[in-house]
Amino acid sequence: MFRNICRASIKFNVRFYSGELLRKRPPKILITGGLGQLGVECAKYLRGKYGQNNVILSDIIKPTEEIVKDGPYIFVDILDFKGLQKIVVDHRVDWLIHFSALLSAIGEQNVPLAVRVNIEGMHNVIELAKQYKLRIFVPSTIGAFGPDSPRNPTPNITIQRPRTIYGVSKVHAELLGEYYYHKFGLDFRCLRFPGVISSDPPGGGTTDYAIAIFHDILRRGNYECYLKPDTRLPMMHVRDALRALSEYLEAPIETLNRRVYNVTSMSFTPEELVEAISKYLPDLKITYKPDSRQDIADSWPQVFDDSEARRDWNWKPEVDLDNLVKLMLKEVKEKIAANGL
Ligand code: AKB
Repeated sequence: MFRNICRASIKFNVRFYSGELLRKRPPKILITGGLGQLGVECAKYLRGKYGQNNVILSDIIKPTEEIVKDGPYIFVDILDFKGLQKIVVDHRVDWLIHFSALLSAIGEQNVPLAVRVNIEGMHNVIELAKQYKLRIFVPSTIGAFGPDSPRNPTPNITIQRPRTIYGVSKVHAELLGEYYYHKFGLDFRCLRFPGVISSDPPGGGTTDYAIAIFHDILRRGNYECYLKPDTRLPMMHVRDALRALSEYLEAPIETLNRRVYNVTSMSFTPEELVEAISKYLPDLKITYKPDSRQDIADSWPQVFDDSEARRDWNWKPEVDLDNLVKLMLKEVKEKIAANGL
């Protein structure tokens, strides 16, 4: 009953629902933390759907010429609430995609900064979304689980006691978003992503070995892995991640039984990834030197259960391990050639 009232009030407040309406009058989307691992690709993907000028990329970092040419780019500091309000008003923003965050490994190196960016930043954007009735997407992660969670498989609802500040901040974001949904009817949407693999250089995560390996072997022919060869983690190519994000953002509210869903494409270990790459590069050399990131990986899910996303909004991954390797070899080669390295 209460859920129905909330759904009705959200329907009343939010301007865009069906695919038809979205095509007629596309949403104006603001992406925060736009120069992190997902932002640039996400802006490209959504601009393809909703039009170049309807997706605004933002960050506090000075962009390259290429990024500026791609579409609107503005300065946004998620710690500045008034600045955020001005941008939502000036650009008539409808949807907010909040990527700003320090990832797991880098967060452990600077906990106070992670608290500010990941927790205070979340307070600002969620209040903003409530005030202006925005649809808000916040990514969560396999890092929102910990050593007490079942690891194989990890269901959508289970024990969450993460041991990193990144994980703690993501559980906080999930709970706050669900609370604002129930209390205020905020259209909060959140996907728990596994390690996302893209050709952009790694950004301080624990799953980033699966990105760094491609950069290093294509430049030097060898890679020193900071995780043990048999460390199994859930993973997904960025193409699947962005499709999941976009399909979930468009999913009619009536179909959603949750605000927070697990999504994944596959699970593999470093030695399985090496085997898959060596089909194309038989001479690659890998050594293993586990560091503190091993403890983080050992507390995370090995296999992610995304059956609820499959059931409620038809989530289905498309990129398997062999395809991921082929895509990464091509995309990283192109990046290296473009940067003249
Ligand atoms: C990390 O390793 O910190 C991220 C994640 C799994 O959320 N890639």
